[in-house]
Amino acid sequence: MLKEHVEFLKAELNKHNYNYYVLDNPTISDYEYDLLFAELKEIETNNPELRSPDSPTQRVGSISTGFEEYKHKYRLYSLDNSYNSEDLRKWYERAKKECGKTDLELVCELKIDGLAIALSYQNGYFTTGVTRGNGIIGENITQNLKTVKAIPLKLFEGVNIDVRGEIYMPISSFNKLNEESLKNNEKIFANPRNAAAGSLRQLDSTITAKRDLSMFTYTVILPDGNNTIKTHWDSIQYIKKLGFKTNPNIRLVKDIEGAIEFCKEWETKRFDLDYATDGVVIKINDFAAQNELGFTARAPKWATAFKFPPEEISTTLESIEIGVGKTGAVTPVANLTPVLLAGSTVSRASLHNFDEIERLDVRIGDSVFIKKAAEIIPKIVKVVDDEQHYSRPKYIPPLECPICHSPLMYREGEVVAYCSNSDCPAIAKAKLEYWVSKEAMDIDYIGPSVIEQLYDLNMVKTPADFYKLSQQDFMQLDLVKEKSAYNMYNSIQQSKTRPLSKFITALSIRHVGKETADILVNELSTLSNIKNAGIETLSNIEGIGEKIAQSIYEFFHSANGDRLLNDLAEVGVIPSEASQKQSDEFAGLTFVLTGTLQSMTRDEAGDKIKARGGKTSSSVSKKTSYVIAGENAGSKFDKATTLGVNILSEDEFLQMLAE
Ligand code: 3B8
Repeated sequence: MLKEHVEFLKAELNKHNYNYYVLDNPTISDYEYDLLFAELKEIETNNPELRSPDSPTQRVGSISTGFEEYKHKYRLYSLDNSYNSEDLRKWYERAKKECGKTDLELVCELKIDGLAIALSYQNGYFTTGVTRGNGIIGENITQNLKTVKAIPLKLFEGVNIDVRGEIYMPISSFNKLNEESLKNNEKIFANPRNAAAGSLRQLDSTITAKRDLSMFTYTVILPDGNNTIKTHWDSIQYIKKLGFKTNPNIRLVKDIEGAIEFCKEWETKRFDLDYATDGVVIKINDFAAQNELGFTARAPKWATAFKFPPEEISTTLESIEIGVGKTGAVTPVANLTPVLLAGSTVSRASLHNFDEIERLDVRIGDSVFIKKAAEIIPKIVKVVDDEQHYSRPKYIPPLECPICHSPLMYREGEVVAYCSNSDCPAIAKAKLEYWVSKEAMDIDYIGPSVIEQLYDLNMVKTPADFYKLSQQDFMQLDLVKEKSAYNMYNSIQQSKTRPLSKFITALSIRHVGKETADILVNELSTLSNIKNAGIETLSNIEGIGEKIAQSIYEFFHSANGDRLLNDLAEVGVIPSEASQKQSDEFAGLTFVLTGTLQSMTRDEAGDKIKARGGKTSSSVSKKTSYVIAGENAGSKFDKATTLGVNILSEDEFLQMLAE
């Protein structure tokens, strides 16, 4: 009796879930849903034996200690890219030729900019969900995926089946999440894709449950013995029937011209959607033809991803703000009327230096076109050449530092302006901000606004001061309560033993960034060796020129440098000198990383290379052994092609690491 009632409640709730999250067509109110849910939950609490894996109460999440690696049953391939109609026609002609057909139907679907995952079902029940990882091995994130309401826990038919799809966060939910985070002084995500990734990577899936994630399913691996479904189009209708959410913007076309039309249409229509798409996936419809064509080492030959051109949009330049960096470099930043660009709201753009402003002849109030380059911060690409432009006054660069009002100076041969005051508070704050950054000491919870307050309250003037603060000290700051004060205190204390190369990076020595710091530590191993190295020794190191050597030497032999190092040692900042190197596999090889990697960040990839005794460099030359090209690889990729340097895809690089 009770069992039947539980079955009824489950079926009812699952149906409403499906109506709401898959069909986007709710048929009862949230309140009614909550009542049914509470009733089921109470029965299950009192009768645990009635709890089953397809119960909607299983979607609330729990805490796990880590994600297990999981070898995919079927490899997840990547897609080759096409950038224009010509690429598409070439791909199509070749495919027709290779399978000896004169015409081939195609299916066009939007390419969702999310995270690829694989789901397994047994007897209709959801069993396992795995991230793409490197396509061969991913991470088992079943617990987190159960909280995603668009993923059915039980299918409408009791089949054994595997599907793939893309997890994404709607743009509106992404904006709401960031607004909330901003209020609570928490981490802001750069775009919906990162927000989705961050949400799925939670060890506490009750957090994932609170994030609005959804999924479009786009591939099914059909059960053995299936011989009724012979096309991709029909397979999509089939998974829809099983209860999966599929993207409605899909079209069956006769030939490549039809596909080109679909791409053109969505190039602008995509901005009306509440999710990010970065292109169109075009697939050959007929499974027999797909099998005929097969795969290359990394991608199917029967599909291609048409990438939308980088987005440009016009807005108004409201003002030009002057920032002062840790080297004293003074950089103009454009404040813009906020506009939505490539999935996030943009209100600032980089202007690089005053020469750039002169070159663009950009004036306050102008209409400008902005574009997202490889970086997150977009740039102004051109000024709208209208009549008003000429009626506005030309921009005149300032003569003094906006913060301390010391005169600006220019170094010979450089276009960058510098503040001439080495005690400028803006420089000190920028150095502190750099100290806590990911690239340097990697201290979480301490952002620019916290540093601003700590500095202005005379609590922190140099990096060593961070380590003297107690949890109580942080509670004097605006909006900082006990928990975040503890987090701040704790993350500072934990940074005391960062690897030496991060410590050297954090010192803000002129001309010494992460890359040079790595080289120094690789060659000289210890802080005292680096401190005591003469100019001759330093400039003999490959990758360190005379100018850099001079700057390093000067830092370690200056009163300021000396004081900084002593103060840091005194408060217990003792960088770890243990070598990162674990093997010599990559000895003598230099790698350049470019573009976005899917399975790790570029820094992580660099660490893996160094652990194997290899080197990384930021620029491509004839001496480069390999260029590892992620997505949206740009000029470095082109240069590698010109110089004939080996280019590795991410998959090939992963294979190299695995070998
Ligand atoms: C084969 C088919 C990879 C993909 C694919 O919306 C393959 O189909 C793939 F090896 O990555 N992001 C889609 C999307 C991605 C892929 C796909 N279809 N709609 C996407």
